[in-house]
Amino acid sequence: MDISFADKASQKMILKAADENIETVWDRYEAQQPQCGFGTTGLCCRHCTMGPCRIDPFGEGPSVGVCGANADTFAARHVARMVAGGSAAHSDHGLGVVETLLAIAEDDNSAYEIKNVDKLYSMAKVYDIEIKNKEPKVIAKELANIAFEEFGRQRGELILASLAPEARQKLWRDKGIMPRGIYREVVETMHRTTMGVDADYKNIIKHSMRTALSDGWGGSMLATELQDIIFGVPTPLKSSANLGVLKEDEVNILVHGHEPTLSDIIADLSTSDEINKLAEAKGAKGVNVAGICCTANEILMRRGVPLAGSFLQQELAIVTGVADLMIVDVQCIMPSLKKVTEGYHTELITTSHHAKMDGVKHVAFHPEEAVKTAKEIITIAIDNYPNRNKEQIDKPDDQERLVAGFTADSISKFLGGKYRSTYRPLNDAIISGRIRGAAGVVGCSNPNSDYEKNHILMVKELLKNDVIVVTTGCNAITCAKHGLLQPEAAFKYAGEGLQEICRTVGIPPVLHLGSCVDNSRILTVLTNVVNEGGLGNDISDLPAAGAAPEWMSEKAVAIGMYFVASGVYTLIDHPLPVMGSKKLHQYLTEDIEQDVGGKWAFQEDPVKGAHMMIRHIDKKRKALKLKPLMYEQSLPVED
Ligand code: SF4
Ligand code: MSK
Repeated sequence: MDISFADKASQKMILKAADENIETVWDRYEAQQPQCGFGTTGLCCRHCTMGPCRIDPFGEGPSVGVCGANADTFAARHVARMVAGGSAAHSDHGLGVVETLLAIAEDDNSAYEIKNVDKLYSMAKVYDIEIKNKEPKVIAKELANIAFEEFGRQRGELILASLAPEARQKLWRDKGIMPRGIYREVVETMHRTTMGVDADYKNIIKHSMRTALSDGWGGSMLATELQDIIFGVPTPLKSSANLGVLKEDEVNILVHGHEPTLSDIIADLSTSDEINKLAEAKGAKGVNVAGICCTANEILMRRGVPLAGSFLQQELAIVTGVADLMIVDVQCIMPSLKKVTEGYHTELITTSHHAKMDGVKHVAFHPEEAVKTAKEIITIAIDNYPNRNKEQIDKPDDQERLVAGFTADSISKFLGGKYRSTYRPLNDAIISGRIRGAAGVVGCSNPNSDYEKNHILMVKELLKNDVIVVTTGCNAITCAKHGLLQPEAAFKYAGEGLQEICRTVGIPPVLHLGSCVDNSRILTVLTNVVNEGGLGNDISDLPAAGAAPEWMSEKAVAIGMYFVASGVYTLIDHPLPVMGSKKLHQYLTEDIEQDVGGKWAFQEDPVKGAHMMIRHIDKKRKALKLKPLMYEQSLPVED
């Protein structure tokens, strides 16, 4: 693996881990080589015990499984189950947020409150809940109960899907993919893909789009919108990123996973006098909370808590020798953490009943006891501070400043000026050719790519070509570590047109919109741009594209599929596991566009990938008959 593109702190910690004989994700990745070609290309199936079956891609062995299923069925079922897994993960997160909202409404002693009443009112409006003469808690209870129905609705349409542009809703109805309840769609995917049910690859993918839509416009959107009610709507704020945010003279608590419910309380309590005194009694100057993965993004967005690192840095944060405690909630948590923490003084604690690890301390989190649990965990961290092994401490100082906390609302406030929030200036900047288009670059980091190379090269290439970038998840953390979330980054990396916009409104050229579930904010931004007018009637008309240049999770497949089904050209580096099926590959990367206006693209070279996205943006500009670019940019004729 080439680590020369990686941030300096990671480079140092990868070498330190090797020196100390600590096995990391890159070592385990190497140990898995060569990885199974049948799995990579979608040509294995173990959906029943007549199998496992595999199909020979070279046509010399069997061309069907024992039941007669062919390569197209194998691969389509595989993708559909990935979509179901990812949708379930996001949506179960969303369900937890609904439960917290209900608890706030019913429990006067709840540690949580309704932080943003305006957002509560706007969500009540979406669900047709009368707000006149009602206390916020009464509205919150009605909202939580209707939100529960979004999960279990067997008939009709997901209500949140009514927020999509009219033309998109019509297309979903015409194509039979308007989502119903989230649980219904996920269950139906699991049914259709079991042995001897759906054997038509297009029909399987059609339903996987419906499932993914129930995530993007349902489970994920509920998670985002209700978290905004409970924890506050993010507003742009400053913070910093990378392992340098850990402090040698303070107790360091790392919060890792995806759900902010407990971490928000820990971050809040960590600065209290009571906690400071406890820390001082152990010789520390205070308690420092920093985040990993999307829990990090959640509490960065609303509290400015610094980002310690991305998915691939979860082990490296422990290798610094100054991580006194890491708590993990759900998703993207490597089971290897147990072994890595055993090599250092770090306490590892699981907190969700959904995600335990054999042999690892579990402190069960119940929202009604949030403060008690948070205090217990902080105290464990403080008590562990004196146990640091001085010989193991070698903390990198590297960190970068960042601006984060953008939302669909704050984009319009920034761009619309002081007195009126509107998307008009953004639309006009695109129409006039000052900005070429917009790209959402999101998602994981993966040891199968040179660490961070794809993220950084792709984003820089887009900026250079006057494409404004919105980001979430681990791409956002990577961009932050490389200084791309600073307003000055526009002058270093953006084309002239984009620079002008960033200078005028004082924003970075890459806008951090939050965590994985906050990809729903990108759907809202795209819808607002359509509704503002002048750029077509549907999301698929927009000069916009999406990418996940180092994807690894099933959640990334769910996100990609709901963007495609919402009309977005969506590029990933390594292909979906479909290369063993020519028909499915052709459908996902070409023909699906005729059905839903979006399509998948696979390109491992990040600069070529950026060019493919830009060509798509240019195609849409041409179709809309927009003006030529204000500052002419040309791409290589062919990559
Ligand atoms: Fe084999 Fe068909 Fe069973 Fe899959 S479902 S394991 S292809 S027999
Ligand atoms: S944390 S899903 S590695 S973005 Fe959301 Fe990062 Fe991907 Fe996990």
